[in-house]
Amino acid sequence: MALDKQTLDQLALHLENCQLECKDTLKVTDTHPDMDWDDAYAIQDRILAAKLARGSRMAGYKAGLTSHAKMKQMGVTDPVFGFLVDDYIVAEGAEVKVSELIHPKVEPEICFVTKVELKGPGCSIANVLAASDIVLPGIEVIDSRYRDFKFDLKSVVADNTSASRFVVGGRAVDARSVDLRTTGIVFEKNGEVVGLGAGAAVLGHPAAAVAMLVNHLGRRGKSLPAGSLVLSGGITEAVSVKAGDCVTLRVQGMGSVSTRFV
Ligand code: 0L1
Ligand code: MG
Repeated sequence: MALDKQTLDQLALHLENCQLECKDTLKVTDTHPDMDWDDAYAIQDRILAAKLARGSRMAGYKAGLTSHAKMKQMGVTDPVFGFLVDDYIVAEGAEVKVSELIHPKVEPEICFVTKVELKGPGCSIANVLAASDIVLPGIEVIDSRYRDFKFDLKSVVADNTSASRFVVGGRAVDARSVDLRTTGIVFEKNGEVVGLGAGAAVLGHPAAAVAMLVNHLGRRGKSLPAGSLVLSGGITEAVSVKAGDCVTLRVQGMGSVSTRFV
């Protein structure tokens, strides 16, 4: 690790304050260019610890930057991983308050719920499908704490991969009963189509993103517990939203999920 404990504590506090106070900041590597991957995930871990200490509950994990569309949009090359807590859950059909966010964007995703523990290294798509219970549509609301979404990968990891809200819903189906590579999605904002795609946009198969998450956790001595919810990553580019917008994700064979921004 390149940063000392005090610096990691300060950076975690600063980034979480930006989230809680809805204010943006410059990316961490502007002031700490030597920050390494372990530092970045250590900052993320500290943000999670602070939330849990205040009473938040773990709600799952997310993979980010998993599609070529999204990687191209953000000018990066590798996926990243973050956590979800219960504060981020938005009930299906419920409203998201933009006053609690900085500059939200939405992403259409496939959400997995597992039924047995998964451990890496060596986790594959097959292991993920064997361990999964259901899959269902999910809309992730991302809200980078970095000004104008300008960041590099390590800074994004420190900022918990821009996680802020998510809504899952529609029709849950058995993860093994569908070919998620060819499952089509239509993403709409205010009734207009803003994104079209299929599951294969996410690393060839959305379960590949979950396998990468499990292998990432394994490298850090952790596993993915049974019953975990995982957002596998945006199938299309992220779309900006503002108060008044209504977003719907339709997934082939899984119905639709919507949320409204107020
Ligand atoms: O979930 C995501 O793909 C977002 C990852 C973080 C980068 C961003 O804020 O766009
Ligand atoms: Mg996402």
